[in-house]
Amino acid sequence: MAVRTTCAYCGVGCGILARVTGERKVEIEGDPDHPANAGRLCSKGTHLGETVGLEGRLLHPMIGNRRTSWDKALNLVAKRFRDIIARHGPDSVAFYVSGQLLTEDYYVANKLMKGFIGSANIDTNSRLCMSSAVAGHQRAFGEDVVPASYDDLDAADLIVLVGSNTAWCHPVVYQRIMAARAARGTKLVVIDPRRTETCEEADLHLPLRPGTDVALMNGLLAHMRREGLVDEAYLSAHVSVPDGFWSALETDNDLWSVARLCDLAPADLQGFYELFAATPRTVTLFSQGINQSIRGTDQVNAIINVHLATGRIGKTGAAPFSITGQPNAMGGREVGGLASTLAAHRNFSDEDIADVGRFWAAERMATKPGLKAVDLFRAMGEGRIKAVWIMATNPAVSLPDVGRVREALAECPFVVVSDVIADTDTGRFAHVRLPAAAWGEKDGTVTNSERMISRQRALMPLPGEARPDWWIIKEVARRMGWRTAFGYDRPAEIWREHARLTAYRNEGARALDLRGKAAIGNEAYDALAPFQWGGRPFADGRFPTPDGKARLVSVAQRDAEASLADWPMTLNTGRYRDHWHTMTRTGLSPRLARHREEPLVEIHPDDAASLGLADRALARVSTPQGESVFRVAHQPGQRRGELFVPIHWTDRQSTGGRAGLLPRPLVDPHSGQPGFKMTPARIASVSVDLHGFLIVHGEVPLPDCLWATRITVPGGTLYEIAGLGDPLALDRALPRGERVEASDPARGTRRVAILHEGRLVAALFVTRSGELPSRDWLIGQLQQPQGPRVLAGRAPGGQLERGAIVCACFDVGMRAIVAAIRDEGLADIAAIGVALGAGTNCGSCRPAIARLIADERKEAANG
Ligand SMILES: Nc1nc2c(c(=O)[nH]1)N[C@H]1C(S)=C(S)[C@@H](COP(=O)(O)OP(=O)(O)OC[C@H]3O[C@@H](n4cnc5c(=O)[nH]c(N)nc54)[C@H](O)[C@@H]3O)O[C@H]1N2
Ligand SMILES: Nc1nc2c(c(=O)[nH]1)N[C@H]1C(S)=C(S)[C@@H](COP(=O)(O)OP(=O)(O)OC[C@H]3O[C@@H](n4cnc5c(=O)[nH]c(N)nc54)[C@H](O)[C@@H]3O)O[C@H]1N2
Ligand code: SF4
Ligand SMILES: [Mo]
Repeated sequence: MAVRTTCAYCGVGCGILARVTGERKVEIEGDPDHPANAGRLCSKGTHLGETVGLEGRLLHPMIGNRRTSWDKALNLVAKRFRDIIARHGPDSVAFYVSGQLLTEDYYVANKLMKGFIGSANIDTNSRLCMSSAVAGHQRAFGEDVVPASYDDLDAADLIVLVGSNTAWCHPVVYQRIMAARAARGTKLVVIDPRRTETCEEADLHLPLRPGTDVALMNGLLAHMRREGLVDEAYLSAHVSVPDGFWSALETDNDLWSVARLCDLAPADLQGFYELFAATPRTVTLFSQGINQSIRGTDQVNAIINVHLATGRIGKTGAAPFSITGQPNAMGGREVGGLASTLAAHRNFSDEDIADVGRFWAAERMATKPGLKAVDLFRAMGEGRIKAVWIMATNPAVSLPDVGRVREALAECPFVVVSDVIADTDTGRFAHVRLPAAAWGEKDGTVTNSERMISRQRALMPLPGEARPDWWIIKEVARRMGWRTAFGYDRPAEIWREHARLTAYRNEGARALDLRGKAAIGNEAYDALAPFQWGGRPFADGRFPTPDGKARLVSVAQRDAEASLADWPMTLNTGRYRDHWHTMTRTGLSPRLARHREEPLVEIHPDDAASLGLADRALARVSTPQGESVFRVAHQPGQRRGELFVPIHWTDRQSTGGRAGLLPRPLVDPHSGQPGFKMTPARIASVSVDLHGFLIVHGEVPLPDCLWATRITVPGGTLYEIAGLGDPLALDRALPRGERVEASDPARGTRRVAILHEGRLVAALFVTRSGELPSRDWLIGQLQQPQGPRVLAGRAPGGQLERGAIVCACFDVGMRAIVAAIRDEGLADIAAIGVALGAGTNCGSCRPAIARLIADERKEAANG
């Protein structure tokens, strides 16, 4: 029987039908009845089944590297926190939590810290993700409410994607946009310095200079005003406009000044402004290109200003839409998981503190906001945070300037990490590691980007001694002395308390009000169908501010400071289609791994030429904070002067590619969100004199050389390696066994195969100047009977490398697609689907196929 649950990954919040087909075996299908996805899933959701095995799982509580009992671990955590609080006060401890916790987990953690420990030092990775959107909503609307739904995308006539690589990061929303476009001709504009795959089907791409979104939006609003398209009636009834707002907007917001500042062709900018002016039903969807900036909150308000001033809000198909990243970023906001908010969309006003304190029968209510993520780890580095409990996030990878973060963690007297994975970069700093229940085992609720609350349901029994996060937290709370306040036995009890709190003394003051679901029984909770709170927010033009009006906020473009004298490039960081964050789970899937096998630094070919950086060479990217090596990828879609690197690689995955070392720990003054997208940087080539790869059945530690990266492949692990010196030194990485080898001193080539009972268990191929054979064929030989002939590296007759995987569902590589376009003359996505299957399942690769077709067309025209 299929269980209805929700995807583990992004904030689209797709419904899934999961069938357990064996021990830790799950079949995944999109849930046709879930309103968020109507049966669609992207490549990550589709391949969730490959990530539910027990490889790498943390299955027992650990103190240091010793296995221990739950009782000992929990007592130790409770005692150390109690002792440190007694000696140094409640503000000497902290929790750092995550939008990947379920609402019930999050609620309990927040209640423990803010109501009982008596500090607000609980912050979340959502600080790095959407805190600028939260601050922007609060400034404009008085409450953090996302005033849009996915069906607005179906109804809009124009969709503007700002700083969002929707095709990769919210693929099912992207498909929904594509469907609306096919059905109704919805116009699509993408505003992003990079030409991402999201631009592939767009009517217009504006590759603006990074950090100039305020200028672009203010210019748009000035244009609307000049055209007489500001909705004066809406403004006077529903919006308060600060003094001087319009006069400030009059300076430097003519088309030419804005185009120069944003480094855009004036005609393109004008085209966008005119399209916007002509299309009242507009959704402006934004994510990290807007939020992750030291001006993020202003950027958010610049977008909302345009929508408020033109009355494009609270109406079908018209809204500003902050799309969330993590599966439960929104749930975290609802329970007050940020250090700057209280539970149930309350703030740190005297009244809210008193209300929440009374509701909880709090022993010691926090009375002021706590430390925000970046400040929290800085305080830890300065010795002011003496105990930290990290849950469901990997800050040693994902914070800015992780070099300093790691120093802080190493110095912190007591570090607790709750995770599902045994070996994470953050876990290596833990004194105590607690095994949490993973997706497919845990039970509770999540809220997606459009305020839709859905159940995640357990599919499988808890493995080993893993326990749900809510259980772990309440056990510590009880052992700290608060037995009744944390007497929960099941998530449903926590849900009811949370829902009641949203209704408590809320006579229409706050939009978040779950009273309708506050009294549901355990069975009704188990059967809870997805539901959206808030309906169509602000449809009546009333906003949750004291005077009921929304606010325009005066925001001015500031100098972006993207480069400094010695750091001439601007570094941008972000995501790949088939990886999720620090890869603890997507890294387990052989199919997802092959889309991008190594961490690349993307650079415009002209910049690369002037810096002497060949495609696929290695280069060191440095910033004032740190440096890391990446593989160079020439990318004509990059702006000149800018670099892009992915955020996913960790110590576990590679020796280089460490994006977190590079960004500055500078934050937005309103939200505390770091500016991950713009760091002054430089890049220089790194010379190596040998390169190669290693394939093993199972896995071995990362080979000790300048460049080593690993990915999971069917039956084992593939390591790409490069370095300096003696190829023989790499033999140390090989497992033991019967060995066959060959070498060609002229090319500096060395090939070694390790057999066990005649079957291939490892193959190492390195060379100074020669060619390397197909990884694919060798991967296919793992565990197969083989002899010395395996050193040829290919089947008799040979076989080409597939090239980068485009379609993860049908395992179709770039070469096959290009060949189909060239040799068989296939000219559209549908024809390629018929011939190769590519793009016909989850559809995540359709933009990539479209690009290959366009590239081939261009090449044919030129050639
Ligand atoms: N495949 C995949 N999907 C994911 C995730 C994942 O790890 N992998 N993570 C999830 C999470 S938590 C999040 S937060 C979302 C993030 O989703 P997105 O925000 O779509 O992803 P990013 O790649 O971080 O950045 C988006 C774009 O912002 C652009 N940008 C950079 N600077 C600027 C600027 O100054 N102005 C403008 N307008 N744009 C700029 C970047 O070039 C980039 O293409 O994705 C979610 N979905
Ligand atoms: N340079 C740069 N840095 C960034 C970003 C960027 O664009 N550029 N983006 C930022 C953003 S938007 C985000 S959201 C963060 C994400 O960064 P992180 O939150 O650090 O990344 P994850 O890999 O998702 O970490 C989640 C951890 O929780 C574990 N886990 C999974 N499920 C559970 C569970 O149910 N319980 C427990 N206890 N653990 C679990 C996973 O194994 C993993 O170790 O990165 C931020 N950092
Ligand atoms: S779009 Fe993909 S990753 Fe996001 S929830 Fe849906 S299936 Fe999961
Ligand atoms: Mo995020």
